[in-house]
Order: sequence, then structure tokens, then C-alpha cells
Amino acid sequence: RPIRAIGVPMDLGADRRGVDMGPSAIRYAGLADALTELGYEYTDIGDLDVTRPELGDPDSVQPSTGRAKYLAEIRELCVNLEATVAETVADGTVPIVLGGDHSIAIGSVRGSARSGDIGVVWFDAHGDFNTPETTPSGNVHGMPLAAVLGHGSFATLDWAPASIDPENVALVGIRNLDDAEREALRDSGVTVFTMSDIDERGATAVTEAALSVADAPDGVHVSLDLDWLDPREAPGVGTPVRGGVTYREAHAAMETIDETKLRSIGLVEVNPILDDHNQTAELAVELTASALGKAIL
Ligand code: DIR
Ligand code: MN
Ligand code: MN
Ligand code: MN
Repeated sequence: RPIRAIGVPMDLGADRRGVDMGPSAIRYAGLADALTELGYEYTDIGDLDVTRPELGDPDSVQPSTGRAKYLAEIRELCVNLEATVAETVADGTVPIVLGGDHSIAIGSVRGSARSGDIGVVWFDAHGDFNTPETTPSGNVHGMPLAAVLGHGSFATLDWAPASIDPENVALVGIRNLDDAEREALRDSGVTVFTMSDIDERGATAVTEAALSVADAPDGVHVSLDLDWLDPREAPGVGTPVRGGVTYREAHAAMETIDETKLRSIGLVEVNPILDDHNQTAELAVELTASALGKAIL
């Protein structure tokens, strides 16, 4: 199956700067070779145009209520990314979106869902379920899942919600939620698998459960925030949270994915400035290979 990399050097959705170098770091870590070796027909369309933080205005456009920094610039990118992902999927190609901070998932998920009935599995330390009303930071990377499901004032923007049933959405590895975000998640229909669930049941069983939640006729979008992993494995992220999955747990989880049902994938929050010799980007590449069928034997 053909695979197409789409770089999105987005650095507007978070406070720590440097995730805009994520696409380069992931490419440099050998994504093309890893997937070519697995037999995929790999292409790379380069990077989409993203406004530099220095040139944007965090408050130029704001939602009807609440705050979402750089909303105008993020929206513009996501509209473009959505179209690119939708075209890629329509070609029978798997888009692999290289971030950038997690705000870009609004475009990835919407693009993937445009012509299909899909599920979403979101691997993250965080719920990414704040809205402009509940956000403690104003950072859109803490809001993309709420945005695609049309929560809060995102519902008043013409780019939300995506046609995804919250019953087909699962979060995996969660260990850091804001209070209002927790409340919203409880009422959302989204299934949340926390780190405690992984402690009790193991990474494989939890990921199998998440994939069955997300089982939909046209496949699954996997959104992989590298802060899902323990910071010892993945130090190159802007908002590390102790107590994440180990190297082996992460591989076990990715190997559980049936690559024939993988419609699209996003690799986000790799921050080379904070990384240790590109190890987080290398891990992103390895985990992608595992998700796409690489096995030890
Ligand atoms: C926090 C952090 N919940 C916020 N979110 C992060 O700003 O909304 N998401 N880091 O990845
Ligand atoms: Mn996160
Ligand atoms: Mn995230
Ligand atoms: Mn597999």
C-alpha cells in the first residue's frame, strides 16, 4: 500500500517552542527507509505552509467565548491539511502526518473522516479535550479532540465538528487531565483508557479494547502524541508527564494495530530542542513501523 508523508511544522499550539522541527527530525530519523523496508511505496510531499509564531497574532481572531491562541493561523493550516489528507485517502494512500504540535490533528482527523465512517485512537498523556471555555492555557494543542467533536465554542466555527461518532473514539495512556476537561470527557461518549488501566490490564489488552471501540467501517485514525510515552523514553516533548508507557509497552501497543485497518496516522509533539540526540523522533519512526506491520520475527 502506498504511504505519503505530509510535514506540518506547526509551532502555534503550545508554549514550549521547537516542535516545528519535528517533521525534519522524524525524516532524519529514517522514516522513509523504515517504511520502504516494510514494502510500502513511500512518498513525501514536503511541508505545508505554517505561519511562524513571530508573524502571527495570538488574538487576531477569537471564538465567541473563551480563548484559543493563534486560532486564525491554526484554522488556516488545518483547512489546508484537511484537504491534503482527504485527497491522500481518496487516492488509496495512507497519510502520515508529521507534526508539529497536536493542534494539527484537527485537520488530520477531519480530512480522514471527510469521506468515511472512521474511528480514532488517541495515544497521549493528556486528554486534549479542553475547549476555549475550559482551557487553563489557551493552547490549542490541549483542545484538538474536543474541537473535532464540536465541543464548546468550536461548535460555532465552520470547521467543526467532524463526522465522527464519539462512541468510536478512544484515548489511551491518559494521566493528566484538567478538572473541567475531566468533567467534559465523562459526558462525551469518548472511552478513556488511563495509565491505571494499562497497569491493571497491560498495554496489549488495553490497546485491543481501544481498537475495538474505534472499529468503524472505513478504518481508524491513529493519533500518536509522543508524550504518551514515559519521558525517560521520549524526552523530546514539550509537556512531559511522568508515569507513561515504557518502550516495550509502546511497541506492544503499536503491534496490536491491524495495519490493514489503519486509514491515517499522525505523529505529533516531537520537540528536537528538548530531545536527547533525536531519540524521540527515532522512537516515533520505530513505533510507526510497528503499527504498520513490522514484527521481530
Ligand atoms: C493542558 C496541557 N491540559 C492544556 N495539554 C497538553 O494546556 O490544555 N496536551 N499538553 O498535549
Ligand atoms: Mn500530550
Ligand atoms: Mn496531545
Ligand atoms: Mn500489526
